[in-house]
Amino acid sequence: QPITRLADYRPSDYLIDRVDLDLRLHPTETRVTATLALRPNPAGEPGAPLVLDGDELTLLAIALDGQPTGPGAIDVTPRSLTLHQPPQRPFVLEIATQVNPSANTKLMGLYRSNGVYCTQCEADGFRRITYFLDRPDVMAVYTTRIEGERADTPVLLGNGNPVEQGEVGLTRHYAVWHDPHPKPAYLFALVGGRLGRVASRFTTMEGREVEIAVYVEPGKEDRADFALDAVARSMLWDERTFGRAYDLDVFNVVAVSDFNMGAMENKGLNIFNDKYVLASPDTATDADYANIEAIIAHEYFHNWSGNRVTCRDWFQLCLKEGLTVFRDQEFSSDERSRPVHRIAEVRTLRARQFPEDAGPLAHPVRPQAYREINNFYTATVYEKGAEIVRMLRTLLGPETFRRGMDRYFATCDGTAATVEDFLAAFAAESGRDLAAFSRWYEQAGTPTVAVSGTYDPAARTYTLAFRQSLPVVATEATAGSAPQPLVIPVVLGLVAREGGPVAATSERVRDGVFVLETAEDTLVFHEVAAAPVPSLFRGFSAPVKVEHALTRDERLTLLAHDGDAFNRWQAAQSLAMEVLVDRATADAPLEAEAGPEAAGLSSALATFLDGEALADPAFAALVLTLPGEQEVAQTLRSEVDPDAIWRARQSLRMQLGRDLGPRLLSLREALAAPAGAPFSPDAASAGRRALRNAALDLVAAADPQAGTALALAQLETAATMTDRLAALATLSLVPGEAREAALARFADTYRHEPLVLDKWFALQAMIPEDGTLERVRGLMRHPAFSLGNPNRVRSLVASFSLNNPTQFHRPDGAGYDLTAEVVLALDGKNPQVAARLLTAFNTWRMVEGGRRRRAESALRRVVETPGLSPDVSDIAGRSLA
Ligand code: B3K
Ligand code: ZN
Repeated sequence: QPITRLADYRPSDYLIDRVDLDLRLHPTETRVTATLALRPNPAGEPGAPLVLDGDELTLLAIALDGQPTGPGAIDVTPRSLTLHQPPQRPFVLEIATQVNPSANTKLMGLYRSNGVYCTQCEADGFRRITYFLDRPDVMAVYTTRIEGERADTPVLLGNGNPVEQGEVGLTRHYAVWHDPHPKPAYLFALVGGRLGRVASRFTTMEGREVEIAVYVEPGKEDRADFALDAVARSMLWDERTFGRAYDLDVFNVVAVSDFNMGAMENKGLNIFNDKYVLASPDTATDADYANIEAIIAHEYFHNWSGNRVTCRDWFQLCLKEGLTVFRDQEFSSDERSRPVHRIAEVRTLRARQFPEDAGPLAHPVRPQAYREINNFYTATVYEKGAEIVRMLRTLLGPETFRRGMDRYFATCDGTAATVEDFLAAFAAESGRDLAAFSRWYEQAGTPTVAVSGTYDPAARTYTLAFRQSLPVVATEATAGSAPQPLVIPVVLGLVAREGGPVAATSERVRDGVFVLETAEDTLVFHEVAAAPVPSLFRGFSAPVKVEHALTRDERLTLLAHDGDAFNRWQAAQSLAMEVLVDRATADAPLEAEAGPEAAGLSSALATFLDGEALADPAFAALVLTLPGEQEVAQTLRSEVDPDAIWRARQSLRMQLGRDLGPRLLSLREALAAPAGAPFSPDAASAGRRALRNAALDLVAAADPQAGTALALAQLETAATMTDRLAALATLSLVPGEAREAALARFADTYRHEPLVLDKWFALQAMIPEDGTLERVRGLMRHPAFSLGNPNRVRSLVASFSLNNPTQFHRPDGAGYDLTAEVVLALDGKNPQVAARLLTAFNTWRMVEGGRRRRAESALRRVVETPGLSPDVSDIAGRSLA
């Protein structure tokens, strides 16, 4: 696979203005006729050959301006169609191809999922449907005629608005859809199948009547209402928050059960992994409801950030993804609890993006080169990309930021834009030079900011000294050059030791923000009456690691008194992290004596719980949750022993459970939903369930017997999947009869519910015990498991490889071997999912020597296997580089 480089970007030599598609759906022989209205691009090279992309295509016929092409005029392979001397005026190419949707196990292009025809074209799947200029800067107006058997495909959906439908002979019918908005091919979609439907209407602020519909497997319509409501809430929010209205007469969402990612923002026809649509109290957890809401919003918001303004090339992926993640995060914060959501975002960033940025797959938010673009739909592009937009808002202030967004949408509407276009809108609106800020897009690696504070009682000043440092990450664009300082917004405040804010001034802090833009800087506060405790990076104002040597008492002050909820949570996390790092480094046994640090944490948490657990249970649940194993590993950085980390975390959980036990039990009582209370997935109800279950987890850690009894009782009476699954998770950590019986019963109850069995697979794959590997192998033979379904692979195998550190990193290397084996078995079927699974090896260089050697040899076995997909060979190659 050749390398594609940003520096080599050239406009297309030809443009396509209109596309007329005619698709005759057939399980194995679907015929596609594309009529393309082409013209030379004034910005391209005159007289250049026209090279259309293809992938596994069979050409049936071709005509140029209605005439057959002459001998030697074209060259065709399954991967390309070249017209050597295209007319240098507008012309029409008519191309007929044939594809086999049933054989399409890559789930890219046109495929079938449970008998339903559907498509996935981003990033480069449209070329698997017809020969095309499959690049996002070629934008066309599409009219699509879809024809199929009425019995198999009563529902026929396309992009845009429905314009016509009718009968074809006795058994077939057709529908014509027209999308007036020019779009790149990756936003093309169609669906044909037997589907149930729920629908409602939304009137936009511009007065447009929109019909919103969600299509699901027949019989599951009642599980689509929450998603349908989330669409309407998203539409309203985008109007109110960003002034963005919807622009078609229909908005359709279709749930399919085989999908490589979460969902896809095709114009007017979003296609979803059914996991992110279907919800009922009996089958979906609170986390599922929150994810559905967020992903529905995300795909809908793409209609402006992605579709109306799309990307010039795939290097600009963060332009739509980072921005749209930022938008969906804001939506969820407004619909739910802002601090609680912010903590969830940061946990994801630290668990997924920080390790990526610290490992062999590190890349800038805007990469400069790729072999396989589908491997760049990463936490860095999405989550760090969103953090950059958030920092921009912090730097400019909310009003200027909103004006910049308006300008961006106004100036770039209908175009394929770049990161430069995006920043230019904010530079113009704010009058600021954003050149230094733009380094966030170019430099990979997580910056570290070291801070120290000094109080001078005589001068009544408090001085903070900042030093930023960036890891050197060799990438194409930065190779050989030292990293340049970043523009880092530090939202901060001073807290008095006895609580309450300190009203000190510094000319360099505006609206609570200090901007660190050089390698080192100092900030002086005046008129400070007593030594304060600094609260830095409030709300996690920049995606950095902070090295700030606060004392335990100072952290306890922040936990108790900081006005910023995020930093209160962070104080508890930091206290816990110190204990975890100490214990993991000393490789302390499980029953080691608790030191004063741990005791201090327990008593602070006790005070915290007594004071306010009932006032904000969701927040309290987060405060009670210790940093994850991956996060501890990131803090240790090298020669990591995952077993020592697990023991450290386990022993601290045991201690907190012992110290807080009676409180946790009475909280569980106080928070119990009254019998027969109606279910609500809202944030407040979810928060009460979260705290009850966090309490259960700690109680069970300290006293497995008592925990098992509580969990069994909860499993018996639970009215929600959240509570049932939490109980099962607790039971899953205690080896024995009770666990196996509960697991078997759960599987039997939900034997017809694949999405619930996914939770059951995942839970077992994450058991931190030696026997888990064999259990996973056994479950791979379970009738409900299939390598062909991405959700099954993710819940069973990826849960093991990515979310069970002790077992993936087994000292004997068997966890690596299993992962490599599944990657290879899957690669021939579905390279995208295989490549994603292989990213589990991202942390291989951090682990101690024995494991490291075994991980490396498993990776080598993968890379040396002949016939690898570009997807897997790219990840394997970069992981070893
Ligand atoms: N844009 C899609 C992801 C496409 C995946 C390509 N392999 C989903 C999203 O981010 O909204
Ligand atoms: Zn997206």
